[in-house]
Amino acid sequence: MSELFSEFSKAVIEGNLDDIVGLTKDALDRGLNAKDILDKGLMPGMDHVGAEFKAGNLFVPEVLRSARAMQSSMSLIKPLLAETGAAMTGKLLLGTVKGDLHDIGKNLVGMMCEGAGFEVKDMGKDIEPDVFVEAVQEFKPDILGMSALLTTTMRSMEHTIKALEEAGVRDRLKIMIGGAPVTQTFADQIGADGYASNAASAAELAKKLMS
Ligand code: B1M
Repeated sequence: MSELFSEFSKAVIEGNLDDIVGLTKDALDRGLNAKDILDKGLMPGMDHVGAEFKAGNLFVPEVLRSARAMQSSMSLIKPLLAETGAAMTGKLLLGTVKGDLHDIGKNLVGMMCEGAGFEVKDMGKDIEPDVFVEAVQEFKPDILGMSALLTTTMRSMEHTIKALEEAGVRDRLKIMIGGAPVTQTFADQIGADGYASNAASAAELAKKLMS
């Protein structure tokens, strides 16, 4: 059995879309538990990809390929996870802040967090503080993740945190931020709960913020 889970991990690491879809269908037909496929096959594979990316041994296109492979398997097992009521790691609401159209890094963060077992709602880019607030009230995430790539849009993270405070929902969730110009010092200044410098660290941080 552990060999089968290793095949899932391998297909994620190699970003092998064809293999992973066949593997998932076969495993489900044979009655394998969807949560086991996620926990013992897909997530360890994505953990490995994250570690290699962090170490500089893998690059963005390879990580994207792995994330796509993981997502195609996830799309088959997700309905079953929901049916069995299997708990995800947590709920993450994600978006690039107002005025900022850069979303490649943010998308990568979302994929890595999905790989870490989070239910991710990606709001896209150029998201106004008030729109973040509405989404927080509706989706009720455990974590709000904000991305900014411009020095001119970083401040919108602070405005969003203020808007969450004014709406009385700031204390209901953790806030994680990132993007090239963002630093830990900036995160501390604006009252975010955490900062991550890359997508793999973001997934690790998100798990830490849940505990
Ligand atoms: Co823009 N751009 N851009 N751009 N662009 C930068 C960011 C810039 C550094 C280029 C430069 O001048 N050298 C510069 C910013 C300067 C500054 O403010 N410090 C810049 C500029 C000036 C601009 C425009 C103003 C240019 C113009 O029009 N005059 C304009 C602004 C548009 C706007 O947003 N309003 C603009 C436009 C664009 C494009 C639309 C053409 C395109 C974006 C396409 C897209 O995203 N769909 C673009 C691109 C591609 C870039 C560069 C070349 C690449 C960014 C990228 O995708 N990197 C960038 C220069 C560079 O970085 N070399 C540049 C790859 C990505 C995987 O990395 O986004 O850093 P990154 O994400 C990382 C981490 O930062 C972190 O994890 C990710 C993965 O490891 N991370 C998080 C990101 N978000 C996170 C959230 C987290 C945690 C970690 O928690 C929630």
